[in-house]
Amino acid sequence: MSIAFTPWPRALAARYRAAGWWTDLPMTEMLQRQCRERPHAPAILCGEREISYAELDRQSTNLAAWLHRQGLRRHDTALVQLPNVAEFYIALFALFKLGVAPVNALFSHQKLELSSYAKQIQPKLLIADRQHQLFGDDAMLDELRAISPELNLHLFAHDTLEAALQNDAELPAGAGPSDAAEVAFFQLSGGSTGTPKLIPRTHNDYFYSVRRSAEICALGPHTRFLCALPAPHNFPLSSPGALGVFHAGGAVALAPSPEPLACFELIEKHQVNIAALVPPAVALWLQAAPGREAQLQSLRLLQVGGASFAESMARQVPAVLGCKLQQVFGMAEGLVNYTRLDDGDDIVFGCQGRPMSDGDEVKVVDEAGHAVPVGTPGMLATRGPYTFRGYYQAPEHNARVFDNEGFYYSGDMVVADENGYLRVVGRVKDQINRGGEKIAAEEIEHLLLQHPQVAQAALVAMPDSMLGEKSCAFIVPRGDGLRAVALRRFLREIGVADYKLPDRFELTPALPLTHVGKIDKQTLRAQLAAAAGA
Ligand code: OOB
Repeated sequence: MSIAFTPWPRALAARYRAAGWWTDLPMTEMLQRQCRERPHAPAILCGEREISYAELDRQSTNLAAWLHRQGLRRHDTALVQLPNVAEFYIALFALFKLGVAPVNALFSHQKLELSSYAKQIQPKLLIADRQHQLFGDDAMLDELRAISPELNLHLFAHDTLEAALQNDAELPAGAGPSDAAEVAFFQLSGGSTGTPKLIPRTHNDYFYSVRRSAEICALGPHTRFLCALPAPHNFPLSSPGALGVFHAGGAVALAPSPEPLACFELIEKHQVNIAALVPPAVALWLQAAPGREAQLQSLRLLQVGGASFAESMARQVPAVLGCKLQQVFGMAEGLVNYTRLDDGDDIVFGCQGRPMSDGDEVKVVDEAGHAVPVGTPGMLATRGPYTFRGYYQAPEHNARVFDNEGFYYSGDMVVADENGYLRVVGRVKDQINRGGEKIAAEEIEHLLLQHPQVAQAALVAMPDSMLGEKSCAFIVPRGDGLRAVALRRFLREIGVADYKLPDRFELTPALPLTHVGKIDKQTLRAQLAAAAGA
């Protein structure tokens, strides 16, 4: 059975096809095309390895054939957790070739996140890394098997994965990608709810966003892209990201992290001309660049997105890093906005771009759902040829974040200008954006409330000069003697990713309430801002 997802209405789907946005081709097409046109050109630069398109194709076919022999079939699902290594893309194409839809967890994810994803998709396959702290032994594997009884296949990097890549084999007739209108994989939502939500992305919608992004960013065979953000994230994967580069026939150089000195070396070594970063990483690059300009000579374009980027810092990019800036405001759910390569300085430095596609429909609305005038802040709502129509198996949440026309409310407050350029000015969703890493307040509050000595918990953002925002947990304790260290240890033991651990705990006898009796987070944020200013 194919994987369930909320489809686009027929009339819109017909329009997306007629416009040429949906081509009914699976994403494996990009790899086949490059194998014909430039088989020996480098696709991936990883450590000392240079992997050509032909090699990417060969190894991904080998892996797909191996998985098929083990019984994996079209419409099965997989849980994948790999760091920034070539195997991430090889596995992704292998799964596309088989029609198996993966959730690609971030390497920073821990037991809680992986368990939640496994619960939702019931994977038959796990691909993970023995060097990840969770997979040093088989305890986590056993735990995942208990969650997903059909999980009877696993491959570990630095172990069994490499062997499966190297044994030459062919895919049997009948095996092949899922239909382009079906789910290709699941993207991860930044989230604002108790459990991390999954976003089904089809070949048709995702491939279109990749092609259009590559066009806007003028990618081609000359492109050398530095992937220094976590490879599965929507930004470095598709905006235009690694898939945009493969579509265009360029090469992706992998960095383990955005740490500037290592990245500068890679830029020089591989003559990188485009890189994508979140704002805190840009701050580090700006600090490290003076005196190292020679290493950065090849860099033409720096894309910045994922969190709000101060105009004062944006203005430093060309002068200090010697390249053009592009602002990117996107979301794993779909809509991606770009400043264009030929936009003037005021646009590039002063806003977060405009939608990439003529098919993107954007509304900026007030609380009542009425459109606000140009220049006025409002909530962003959108639908289009690559914006999803529903989270996976989450009807109640979907009813809250979509209106009856199928517009998705991203939870961002934006101001649009007369040309459709957007400025992100705030957020209505209950989320903390910690330098691009998203934390759903409710998820952490629910975990804290499991502690016997926590009576009430509220997680709010506090301003931070480096990350933009950090998280502060206000706790009303039950009884005496509760300490922040105990709460932090408690969360660690549950197995929540480190970036979600509150940066600060404030124990307080009571929380302020709104007139309807909800916790008044605005007052809590104001308290933190006042304390920071004092
Ligand atoms: C990207 O995707 P997600 O899913 O991790 O996060 C989406 C949210 C947006 O709704 C917005 O709240 C925030 O991240 N955001 C920005 C921003 N870009 C994203 N806030 C202010 N300024 C920006 N430039 O973060 C993402 C996906 C594709 C491309 C780029 C970023």
